Amino acid sequence: MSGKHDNQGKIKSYASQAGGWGALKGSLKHVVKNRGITRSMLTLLRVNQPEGFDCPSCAWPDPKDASSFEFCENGAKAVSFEATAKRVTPDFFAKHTVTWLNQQTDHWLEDQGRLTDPMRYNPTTDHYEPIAWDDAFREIAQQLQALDSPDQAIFYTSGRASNEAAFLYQLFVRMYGTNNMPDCSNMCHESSGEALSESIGIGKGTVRLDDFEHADAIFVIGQNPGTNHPRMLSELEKASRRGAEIVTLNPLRERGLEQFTHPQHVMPMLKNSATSISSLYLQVTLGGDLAALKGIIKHVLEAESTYPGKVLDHEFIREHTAGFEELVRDIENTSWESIEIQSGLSREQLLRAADIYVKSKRVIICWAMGLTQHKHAVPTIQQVVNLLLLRGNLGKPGAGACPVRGHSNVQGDRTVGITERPKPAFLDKLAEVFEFEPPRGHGHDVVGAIEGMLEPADSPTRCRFFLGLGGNFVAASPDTDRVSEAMNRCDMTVHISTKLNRSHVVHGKNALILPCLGRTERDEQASGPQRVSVEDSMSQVHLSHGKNPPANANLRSECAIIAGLSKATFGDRYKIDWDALIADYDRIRDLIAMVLPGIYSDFNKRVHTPGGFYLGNSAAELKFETANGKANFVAAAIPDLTLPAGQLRLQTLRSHDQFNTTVYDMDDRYRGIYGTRHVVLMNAEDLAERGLTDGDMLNITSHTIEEQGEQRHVSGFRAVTFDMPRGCAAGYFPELNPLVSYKSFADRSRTPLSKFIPITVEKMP
Ligand SMILES: Nc1nc2c(c(=O)[nH]1)N[C@H]1C(S)=C(S)[C@@H](COP(=O)(O)OP(=O)(O)OC[C@H]3O[C@@H](n4cnc5c(=O)[nH]c(N)nc54)[C@H](O)[C@@H]3O)O[C@H]1N2
Ligand SMILES: Nc1nc2c(c(=O)[nH]1)N[C@H]1C(S)=C(S)[C@@H](COP(=O)(O)OP(=O)(O)OC[C@H]3O[C@@H](n4cnc5c(=O)[nH]c(N)nc54)[C@H](O)[C@@H]3O)O[C@H]1N2
Ligand SMILES: [Mo]
Repeated sequence: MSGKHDNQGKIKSYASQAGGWGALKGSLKHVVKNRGITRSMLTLLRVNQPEGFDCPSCAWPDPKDASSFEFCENGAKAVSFEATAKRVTPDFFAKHTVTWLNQQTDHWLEDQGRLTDPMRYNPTTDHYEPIAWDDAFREIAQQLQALDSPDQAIFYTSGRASNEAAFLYQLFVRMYGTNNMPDCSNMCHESSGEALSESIGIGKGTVRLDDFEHADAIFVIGQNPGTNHPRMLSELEKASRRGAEIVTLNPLRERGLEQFTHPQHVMPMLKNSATSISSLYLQVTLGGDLAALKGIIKHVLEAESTYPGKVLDHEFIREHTAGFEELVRDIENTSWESIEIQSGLSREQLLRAADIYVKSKRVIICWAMGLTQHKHAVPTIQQVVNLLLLRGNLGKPGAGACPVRGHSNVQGDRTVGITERPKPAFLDKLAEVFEFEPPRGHGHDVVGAIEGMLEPADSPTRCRFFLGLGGNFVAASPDTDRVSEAMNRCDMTVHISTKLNRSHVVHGKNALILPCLGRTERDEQASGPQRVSVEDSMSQVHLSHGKNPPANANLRSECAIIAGLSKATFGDRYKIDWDALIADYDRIRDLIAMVLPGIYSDFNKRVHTPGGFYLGNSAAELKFETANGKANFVAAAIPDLTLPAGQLRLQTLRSHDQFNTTVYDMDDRYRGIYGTRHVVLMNAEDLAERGLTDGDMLNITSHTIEEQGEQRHVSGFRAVTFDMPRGCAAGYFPELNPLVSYKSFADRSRTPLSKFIPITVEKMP
């Protein structure tokens, strides 16, 4: 790939607070740009309302008082981008060859508007051409039947799919005969699930929204809520105003974690006054959190030695945990020197964090991609849990673990069965309810899928078919060039999508686009308008009810598309009336309740109550579904992350104007970057040491540890000085994905290392 470079842009520092007038202006701009102001405002007023639709942006829970419309700039962008008046019609595809489309930027592709009709690639003309729905389903079914084994097919899911669509999808895939179900979670919070399952017996966060009102301290580690979870800032603002301490660990100075004005609160807006958010901001080095957390724990244990019985919650530790002695021994054997070198923070700085932790009765720790996308992500997140357990910060109001999820229903998709490693009990239930034998072996995750597609041409296990339920696999995955090659080698690639993206124009020998309804749109079926359900980051499940007219009459719902594929693939092999399920989604929810009776009993009844219902969390009730029935302290050594001389640690992150691979615009307001995404942020001294200055255009080379000597290159990235520790660098995803090797991934969770790419930079000749 891919696309032309944008222009060189403008860099100026952002003096204002996060939120405030900037946020209001930012959202209005997108509303106006995408469609008429009245229709967009009407759409916006229905976000997260009892009879409205769930915001398709992030997974932060809705406000408790569902009658108040909570304003969020980036939610507004997501909504107006989906509700755009622009259309990608068969005429559009007749005008442009796919080769030409692939030369356009990601921003340009998505900005063309909503897909309107099913399309099939014609290799002789190099154009996508319209195809009837039934013909599309038949072609796909034939391709699936032609494979030597179901394990030659990959079925990807992005976390925007509803519970109903995701449940039908995994049923379709398992009836077909494979567990090859990679999902965006593999690249996202997989490390959190892995770590939490071992530590506390459940892969989800333990806190609820209310808890933010009771916490005395909130730690925000490796997360940028000002851009990615803007509604979380109102919780942090409220907490800060009532005197709770907010501790941030982040290499970058992120505006939203420093100062915030709620764009819906009139007085502070008029006075232009901001609330300061973080009381302690520690600029840890990239990947240094395992060391930093061990340092905080070391201080806590030292305080306990000085004031025995006063610091730790001994009763909690005795009653509910295992592994305490091993942890103490490990921490005692860890030197301050290694903690300081590997975290980039001094013993004194870490003492300030430990002080806040110890004097707070109730502590919440939040984290996101800054922790999960590292080689040692799993043991790092386990140190988060260790720290919480030391003072019993679990199972009481105002305390707990809070992995802040990304996609609006990524957590729900997992709950209803989207995973390449299904639990035997779940498969047993599927077998019982649907009377078939689901495949038992583990399938491919994202890295495994890439490996599978890249196997030698004659390998019997090579993957030859790719279907994506949403998402943008080519641009979101690591190693863009290799993934492009992997997709090109497939016999068929199929995408169920709302918008045109890179994965449609980097395709297999045969390729289809199946356009679907978005979350904001009316989903009319035989029994009337349908609602779907989603689960937020805090295990609250509620209905989403689209009200906008569909972008085109020929669109189908995700559920209907999966049913169509199933009918074409299986005929009457299974005793399922797919049409009846689509006629009334309550019937799909009844099936979910049968397969997951523990948490989803009475699904239809409970989900129709305003605000939905809470799925519960065993660890929050101090029931630990671990092998030993306890919450486990897990000790881990600090890795030496020192790179060869001259190399920097590059992280790839999100700008303020994007949702993952969807680039709304070219600005990153809070970081003061305007009109360009081709930048690399660096410390001023690192630039000077290389004889470079701010504004220089750079070539970037990545070096992987896994493949000695192997290099990857991108060029034309503008150097920007930014407040961050030495030896670190940052730039945007997906532009920098060609630098991420698919062979570099986290231990155990296999999450690509998007936040730790060893690079060298040089001035372009
Ligand atoms: N508007 C908008 N909202 C979104 C998204 C979006 O793209 N746009 N994406 C959604 C998705 S899928 C997700 S997963 C979430 C992502 O939400 P975030 O995790 O907030 O996303 P990133 O932009 O990847 O930001 C990572 C943050 O971690 C910091 N960081 C990086 N490495 C380290 C490290 O080693 N240690 C520490 N302590 N910090 C580090 C970075 O400086 C940055 O502030 O947001 C969701 N919400
Ligand atoms: N280098 C680097 N890479 C990363 C990351 C990083 O931080 N750095 N982050 C990773 C993370 S956390 C994630 S979650 C993944 C995201 O990976 P994905 O989820 O695969 O990517 P998105 O960009 O969210 O997908 C956008 C596309 O989804 C489609 N879409 C939007 N709404 C709908 C809908 O309602 N239904 C359907 N069927 N389709 C829809 C549109 O066609 C749109 O083009 O990327 C990962 N990749
Ligand atoms: Mo994510």
